[in-house]
Amino acid sequence: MNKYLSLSPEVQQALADNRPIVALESTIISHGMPYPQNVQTALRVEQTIRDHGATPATIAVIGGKLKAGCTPEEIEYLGHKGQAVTKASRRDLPVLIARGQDGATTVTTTMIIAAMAGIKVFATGGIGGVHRGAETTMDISADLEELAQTPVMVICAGAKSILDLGLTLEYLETKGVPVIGYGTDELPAFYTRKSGFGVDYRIDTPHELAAAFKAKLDMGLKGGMLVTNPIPEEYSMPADVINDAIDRAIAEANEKGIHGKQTTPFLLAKVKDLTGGDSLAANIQLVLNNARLAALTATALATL
Ligand code: PSU
Ligand code: MN
Repeated sequence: MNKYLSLSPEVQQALADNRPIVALESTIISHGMPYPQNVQTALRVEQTIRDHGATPATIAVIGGKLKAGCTPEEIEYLGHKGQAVTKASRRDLPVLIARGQDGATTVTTTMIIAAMAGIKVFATGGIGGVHRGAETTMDISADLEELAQTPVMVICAGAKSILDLGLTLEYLETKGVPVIGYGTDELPAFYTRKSGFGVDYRIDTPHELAAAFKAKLDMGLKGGMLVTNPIPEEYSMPADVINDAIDRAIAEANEKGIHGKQTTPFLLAKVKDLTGGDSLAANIQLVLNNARLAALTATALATL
């Protein structure tokens, strides 16, 4: 265990007892949703994981420590500070730690810290990927490289079509990352259940998800596994409404010259504004849905 890692007592106990744990990211709290819904959602997600028999580990960098398991006070702090917290990807960790600073962890850094702690399953909303126009901007999320090298199963609702979903799948294929559809043959597009793109495999039970990931770990094949879980039908959004909002958000980002790490948070906030909060309600429900599946899968994995 490295000296920068700090486990909550609850997570430490669960690890010692080989009980199921689910990692959760903190950029979704600070940059992905507005206050106070971000904090309320983060706490509800933790409760959902407990209700399904697993221990939640919300991950963040606080005062230069890599936290696996945040207190409700720390979650409130990250949510209230919002975009003022550094969005911390892989390249940010060394300096944040040396300076004793805070950082909200993306999918990338949540995977890194989960792996350091020995946590194998992680639930979130959406992952980063290859941005539209990446053939000229080269804007490709570090999340894809992390999935290629770090042994954590990431359970998400697919990716938003702020990204080029076809190129994102090509990238994952090149990197050898299995893309699984949970109960579906089609990659879900976060707010909607369909994208027009196929996944590599359809799996219908938490037990089979766990068995596939266990096989990957046993073989020592590096990298993770991406499980895409469609938003429940009753909460999904009309595709034309969401696609129109996304097109407008991207046009505005291009006009304003938004780039680098600001791009994703800018697009997420714009889409939310343009859809008048409906997208936030959908976002909350899909995260809860992923937390449930992650708790069941972590439970199955702990018995294998
Ligand atoms: N996509 C979402 N919601 C999010 C993110 C992405 O639908 O909250 C966040 C996640 O933390 C993800 C990060 O890891 O943005 C990706 O940022 P970038 O595209 O800059 O790599
Ligand atoms: Mn980027």
